[in-house]
Amino acid sequence: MKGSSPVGGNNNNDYSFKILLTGDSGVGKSSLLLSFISNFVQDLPPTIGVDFKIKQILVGGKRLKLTIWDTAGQERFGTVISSYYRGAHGIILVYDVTRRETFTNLSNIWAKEVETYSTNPECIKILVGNKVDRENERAVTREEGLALAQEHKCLFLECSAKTRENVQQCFKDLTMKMLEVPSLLESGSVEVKRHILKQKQEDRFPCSGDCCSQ
Ligand SMILES: Nc1nc2c(ncn2[C@@H]2O[C@H](COP(=O)(O)OP(=O)(O)OP(=O)(O)O)[C@@H](O)[C@H]2O)c(=O)[nH]1
Ligand SMILES: [Mg+2]
Repeated sequence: MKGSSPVGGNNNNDYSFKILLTGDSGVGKSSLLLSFISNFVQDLPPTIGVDFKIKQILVGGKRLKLTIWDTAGQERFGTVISSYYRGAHGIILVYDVTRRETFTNLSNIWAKEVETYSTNPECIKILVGNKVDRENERAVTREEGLALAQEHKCLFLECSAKTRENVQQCFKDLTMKMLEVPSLLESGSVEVKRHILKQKQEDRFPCSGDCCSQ
C-alpha cells in the first residue's frame, strides 16, 4: 500500500475523517483525487492495489484532516475490500458521464458493495458524474444522475477532474454534510481519539508508584 501526506504531520485538527472513492475502472477516481490534492492533472495508469492521500482543509470553521482512499475498479479481493470500507465516514461513488455502463454498475455493483461492507450506517455518500468536459460524448443525463442519487440517498454533483470543475465542491459538500452528523463527529473527533489512545496507554503501562501517590 502506498500513501502520502503533502501537508506534513500537523496535529491541530478538530476532526479526522476517512473518505473513499469507489466505481468502475477508468471513471476517474484517481484523477479526482489528484485534482483535489494538487493543482496538477495528468493522465494516470490504472490503480494497482490501494493508495491513500491526506489533505487538511478548513470547512465550516473546523480543521479537518481527510484521509482519502483510492483503489482499483478492477481486480480486488475480499479482505482488501472489507478493510477498505471499514470505518469510512464518507464515500464518493464515481461514474463516467460518457460511459453508460459505469452508471448502471453503480446500482448493480458499487452501491451493493457499499451496503455490504460499510461499517458506518450514517456515513455520507456522494454520487459524482465525472468527465463533464466531454459534453458532446455525454451518455448519462444530469437528471438521471440526480434521480439515482435520490434513490440511494446520496448527494449529487457532476464534475471534471480534468478541468477541475466542481472538484473542490465535491469534497466541500461531502464534508459539510459529515459535520452535521453527531455519530460521525464523535468517531472522527481527534480529541476523542487522543483520549482513547491515552487511556489505552495508561491501561498498558499503569503507573507503578511514587509519581501518582501525592
Ligand atoms: N476528459 C477527461 N478525462 C478524464 C477525467 N478524469 C479522468 N480522465 C481520464 O480517464 C482515464 C482514467 O482515469 P483514472 O483516474 O485512472 O480512473 P480510475 O477510476 O482511477 O481507474 P482505476 O484505477 O482503473 O479504477 C485517464 O486517462 C484520465 O486521464 C475527466 O474529468 N475528463
Ligand atoms: Mg485509479
